[in-house]
Amino acid sequence: MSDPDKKLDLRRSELFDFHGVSMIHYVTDNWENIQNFQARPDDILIATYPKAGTTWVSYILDLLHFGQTSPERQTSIPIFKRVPFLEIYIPSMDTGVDLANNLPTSPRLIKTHYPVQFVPKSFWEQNCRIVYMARNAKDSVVSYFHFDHMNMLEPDPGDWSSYLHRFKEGKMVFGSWYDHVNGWWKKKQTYSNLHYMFFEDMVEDTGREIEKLCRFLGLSPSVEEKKQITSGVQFDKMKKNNMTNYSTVPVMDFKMSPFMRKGKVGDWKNHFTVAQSEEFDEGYKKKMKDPTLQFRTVV
Ligand code: PPS
Repeated sequence: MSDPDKKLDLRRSELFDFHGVSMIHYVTDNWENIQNFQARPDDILIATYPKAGTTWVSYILDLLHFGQTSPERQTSIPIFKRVPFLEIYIPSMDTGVDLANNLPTSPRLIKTHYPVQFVPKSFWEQNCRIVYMARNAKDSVVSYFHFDHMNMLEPDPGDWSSYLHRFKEGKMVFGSWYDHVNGWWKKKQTYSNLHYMFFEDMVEDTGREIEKLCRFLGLSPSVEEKKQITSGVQFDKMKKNNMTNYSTVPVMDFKMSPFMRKGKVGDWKNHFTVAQSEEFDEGYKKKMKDPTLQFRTVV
């Protein structure tokens, strides 16, 4: 359990190479315990590269599973406690592993940003359901840039142009966006209990994507319930909801940026210059060789 008497020691971290991936110590310090995590067959892992809409999917899954049976969860437990972040390890706070181990729910919903090769082996052995959400690279880097300003544990983001350069090089916490989305996409070819979805599809038609999620999860909520969930998880509602907007997290500085910032497809156009966009697209073409994995940067 967290110790309320201990003061939080908030320090921006440095990137370092960890088994070939850029990481920070807050997500590697508990490595042994994470790797030895004992998944259960009904656990559901929500996996994403940062800023792909993890919180959105987490909230949807929580509502689908527990919205009817334990409505009090929705008003009393913040989403990051209902869906623990497996690899997080911040001194004097609950670790992700402890939070996950202490979850009273069944199924347990667990979040990770790890690239596919870092996922604890018990998830594969138990054939757990995994939901992977991906978001186009340009909106991901913009969202990540703002997040790195407001999250006091992240490495200092510096200016936009150097940040964009580092993103292209894969020098971000959790490594290269390209490796992440491709690695998980490849995994889907051999591991059938993986539902790969896209942020852009969610923005385009949340109800349709919730339907697909229900089919994958083997759930059949009533029409009324689906309508309620689809409406409850819209950006403006989640932004106002203290249980989903991260306003209760001490490591985030909301004066810099809200966590629920814009929630749009195409905000990259407000950040990239024409030259930056063209150069980005050139590199993108070289790295994204698999024609079966396509992203949309507008909807
Ligand atoms: S984190 O820190 O990696 O877990 O962040 P994550 O939750 O993956 O991503 C945050 C971005 O998702 C947006 N978001 C939404 N967009 C549309 N609708 C809904 N309901 C929604 N919920 C979260 C959030 O605003 C962040 O994106 P940006 O572009 O920064 O606004």
